[in-house]
Amino acid sequence: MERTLVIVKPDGVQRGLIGEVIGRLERRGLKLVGLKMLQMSEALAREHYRVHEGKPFFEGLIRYITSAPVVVMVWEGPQAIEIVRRTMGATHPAEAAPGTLRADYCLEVRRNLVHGSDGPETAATEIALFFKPEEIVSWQRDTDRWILE
Ligand code: D4T
Repeated sequence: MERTLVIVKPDGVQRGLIGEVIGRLERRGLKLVGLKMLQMSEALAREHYRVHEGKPFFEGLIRYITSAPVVVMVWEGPQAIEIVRRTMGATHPAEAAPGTLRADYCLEVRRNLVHGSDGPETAATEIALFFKPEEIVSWQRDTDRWILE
């Protein structure tokens, strides 16, 4: 089983799309194991987007992600990282495949609605940045046998 961090970014919260993001991932069959709402501090945002430091879009990205509350989640499932990224669609909404969240709800990369971890190491680091171990809930889902072989 893999776990991945998903963030409904400030535009998603402001536009009333938290439920849409959660619904898509729930209906896909992934299991929610962590959830919280918070407004990112500048320090937390800089840490989360550390790999982009120095890039031309970095300061704007920090202003955007700290500008309003976000919803941070941990989702679990086989190949959860890849499945979440494909459900979100490409970073640039114009390149996002039809039917993905970013194709259905976004126009610009600077307002691209959601974040999903891009690999196992990143996922582990990002989950640890936002969640204490005791905030992750390992639970048995009664429908699992109808979703997972
Ligand atoms: P996140 O990390 O937000 O899920 O986005 P992605 O994983 O899909 O894409 P990314 O790390 O390459 O970009 C992080 C973040 O920066 C914004 N961005 C990105 C931007 O404003 N301008 C750009 O040119 C790029 C590449 C959008 C997402």
